[in-house]
Amino acid sequence: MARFEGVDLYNIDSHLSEDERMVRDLVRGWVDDQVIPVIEEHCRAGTFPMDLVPQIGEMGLLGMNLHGYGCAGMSNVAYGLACQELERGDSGVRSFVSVQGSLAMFPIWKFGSEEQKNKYLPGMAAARLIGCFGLTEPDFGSNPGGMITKAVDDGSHYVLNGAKMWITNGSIADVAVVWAKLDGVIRGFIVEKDDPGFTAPIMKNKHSLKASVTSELVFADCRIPKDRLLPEVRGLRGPFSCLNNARFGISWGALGAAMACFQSARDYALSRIQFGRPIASFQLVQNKLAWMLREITKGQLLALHLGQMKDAGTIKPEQISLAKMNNVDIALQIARMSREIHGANGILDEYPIMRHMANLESVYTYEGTHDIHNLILGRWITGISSFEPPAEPQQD
Ligand code: TGC
Ligand code: FAD
Repeated sequence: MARFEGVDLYNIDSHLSEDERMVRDLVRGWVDDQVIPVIEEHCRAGTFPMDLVPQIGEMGLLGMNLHGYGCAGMSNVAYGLACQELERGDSGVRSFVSVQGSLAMFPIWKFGSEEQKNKYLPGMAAARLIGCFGLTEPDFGSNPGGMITKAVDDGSHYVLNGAKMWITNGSIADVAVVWAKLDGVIRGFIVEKDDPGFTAPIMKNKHSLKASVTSELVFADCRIPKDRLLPEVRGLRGPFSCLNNARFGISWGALGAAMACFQSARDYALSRIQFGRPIASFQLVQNKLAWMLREITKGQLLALHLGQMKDAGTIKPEQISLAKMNNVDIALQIARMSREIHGANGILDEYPIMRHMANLESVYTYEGTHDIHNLILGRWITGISSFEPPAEPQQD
């Protein structure tokens, strides 16, 4: 199989440090050698490639932009580049790394006690412990503030009741970071897989992210020791801070899926002969390829600048929303355009296109839907929140 050489019209490489290029190249080679040869089989079977997990840990990709506790302490740009390469393989592999690092390790690292950090983070960085993040509920997706999962203090333990849905890594997780209301305030709890009253049934029959584990988390009088409460955060600020990190990774990851579709379209167009010529010679096909390259390049500049702002500590949630929304949107459009260039062959799993396209439908929806990010930007532009009910008219 031909090695992936990158898409870099604007010489983005020259803005990367040696360490960042090294991480990118390491993950790039690993995806070519270990992920791409097996991923279609996993997708067909609806299985996650668990045997790759130790290798992901060995490469230092889990919690890689966190410092201490066995984490690699790399830059956010390096994390973004790793997400890009992983998602060039499959969104499910990038999802695994996003959830572990940004959604399960980050809240323990940021809001946990010293004991919690020492207990969980080194094992999670080394892939000995797998984590998941439970925010979404069956009736509360875009509006997690309405969640009904609750915790009650019974003196020696917290007792959790409720259910989470659509949880990546849920059934394979050793540790779940779960958001629930305690005395009406959203708090973070660490639930371990063997805690009494906790189950994580797998969700089946997905047409998207088939090579990823998606689960329910069910709490039926689930009793956890009191030292499993994350002490340092209250309210939605907790889960949303984690989402900032994961959405950041997605804005890079989606470009990887787009690059895979672009590369496949270019190669196919050069080799497919119609009317006695390669279809790459037709202006309409070149127009599509040029559009793909244009949008990937704009997305790369957006992601790089976002990463540099995150490394400088100046990043704002609205900037992340714009990048997540834009880069997933263009990746999905590029996947559809690439399928068109492949003609009927584009529907076969000999090519990665339909797998990326179907995956991107989930990516468009999770971590805040496309429209929720539009509305976050709308709130920033106008100062008016569309999420709050309008104020009652004043009585004279
Ligand atoms: P709102 O009033 O805006 O905020 C409530 C409190 O949170 C603070 N806050 C943030 N803090 C840090 N970072 C952010 N991005 C923040 N956004 C808001 C805010 O300052 C406030 O703090 P405080 O202290 O004043 O209370 O909250 P709202 O209820 O109006 O929510 C607005 C909305 C719709 C934007 C929000 O609910 C939202 O983002 N909804 C989308 C939900 C979502 O993204 N769910 C993702 C679930 S996880 C997932 O999908 C994983 S997929 C994993 C994979 O496989 O890769
Ligand atoms: P809804 O919130 O019901 O939205 C349905 C539609 O209504 C959308 O188009 C939405 O944009 C629109 N809408 C909603 N509110 C508004 C509004 N105010 N204005 C305009 N339009 C609106 N969650 C986790 O907690 N952890 C995970 O690990 C996780 N992994 C996931 C993995 C997969 C494969 C998928 C598909 C989802 C995952 N999720 C996870 C859940 C994901 O975050 C939610 O699906 C997402 O937040 C949207 O919620 P919903 O599906 O309930 O849609």
